[in-house]
Amino acid sequence: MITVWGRATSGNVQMVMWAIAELGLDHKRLDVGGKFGGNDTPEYRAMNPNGLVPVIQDGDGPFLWESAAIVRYLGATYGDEQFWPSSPATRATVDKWAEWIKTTFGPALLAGLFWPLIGVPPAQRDTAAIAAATQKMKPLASMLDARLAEGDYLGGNDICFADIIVGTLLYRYFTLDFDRAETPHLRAYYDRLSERPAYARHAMVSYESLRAK
Ligand SMILES: N[C@@H](CCC(=O)N[C@@H](CS)C(=O)NCC(=O)O)C(=O)O
Repeated sequence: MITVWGRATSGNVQMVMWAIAELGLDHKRLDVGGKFGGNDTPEYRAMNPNGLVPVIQDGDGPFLWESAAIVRYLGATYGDEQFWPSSPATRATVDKWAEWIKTTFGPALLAGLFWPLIGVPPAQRDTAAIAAATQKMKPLASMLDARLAEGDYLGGNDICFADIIVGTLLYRYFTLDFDRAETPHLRAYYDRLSERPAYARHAMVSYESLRAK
């Protein structure tokens, strides 16, 4: 049994929950963080000194945090050859995109657009900064679009751990109100993910409760 600490509206929790669902793992999730609180207690910080969600524990194993590290742990432990390629070179070829989403595309989307649009009331928005972030997003989306022209998923014909790390944010990317680059392959990839029950259930989670009025 895997225990997950983290609210369902957190993109990083969504990533972990989607991986657990794709792998069909027995689990329970506890609502922690955001309006639920509970992540700033000494007990919680003993599990994750950052006081952030998600945290997981697999059985009586160690407490794990950092969503992408958790997905890699789940892939290495429970994934088949498609989900978690055993060849280091094959794995790194998809993992570089997972790392890039976390370090490059994700921050550009979340810090540049998602929080400035969702976390700030319309009258208080920095429209110049949002316009600049919109332009900055376009070449990044085009870069991912070109990669996804190569196949249905990052690792070929079916999903792998890197698709989970890359794909989770796409719900926010495609539903947020801003001017996106023309990216037919990225859009087709997102549509393909949306047809997966595990993605629809765990990654396509409304963020309306996070919207500043
Ligand atoms: N790099 C970390 C980031 C974790 C993080 O920023 N979590 C946010 C939610 S997405 C959080 O805990 N925010 C405080 C809260 O929900 O109370 C990861 O990928 O897991």
